[in-house]
Amino acid sequence: MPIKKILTLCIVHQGDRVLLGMKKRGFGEGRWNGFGGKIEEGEDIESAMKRELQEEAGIIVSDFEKRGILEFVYEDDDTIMETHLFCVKEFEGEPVETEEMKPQWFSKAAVPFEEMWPDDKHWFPLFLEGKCFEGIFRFKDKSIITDYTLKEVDSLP
Ligand code: 6U4
Repeated sequence: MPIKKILTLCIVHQGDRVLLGMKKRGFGEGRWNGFGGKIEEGEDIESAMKRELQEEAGIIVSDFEKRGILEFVYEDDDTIMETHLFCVKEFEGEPVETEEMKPQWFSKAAVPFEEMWPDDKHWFPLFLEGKCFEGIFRFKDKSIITDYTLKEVDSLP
């Protein structure tokens, strides 16, 4: 039986710009992505999202919305990553490079999909339009999507 792990993923979106980070180590190394990671024992999902953004980009969340739940399933891995996606609208501080991530602002037209997880090009347009969504993406070799589902929802748990 696969084990489900709960993770967070957080993208700052303000007007025409989004903040992504180049993952410098660990899972997803070499790809641009939002900031996030596993929730710790006893921690709720929103607290984990805020902690990860502070640890990985040095900024403090002041206004956010939950926008998605995405399950990532990797053929060669027994874990299902149940990833809770957030849009951060306001924050305090300035993004800084950390041991894990190198942050950079991108305009909406220049989001670097070719250097991101392959699922991102499917759900990012919904994210940018302010929609909420749920999906499941199955991967082969961590780079090929073998099948997926994605649907807009009115609200999220
Ligand atoms: P630590 O605990 O830092 O050693 P690490 O191996 O670096 O763990 P972690 O905790 O940063 O991994 O979590 C992986 C991050 O990657 C989470 O924010 C979820 C995200 N992620 C995983 N698969 C993804 C995918 N297919 N598409 C995507 N984000 C994904 O956009």
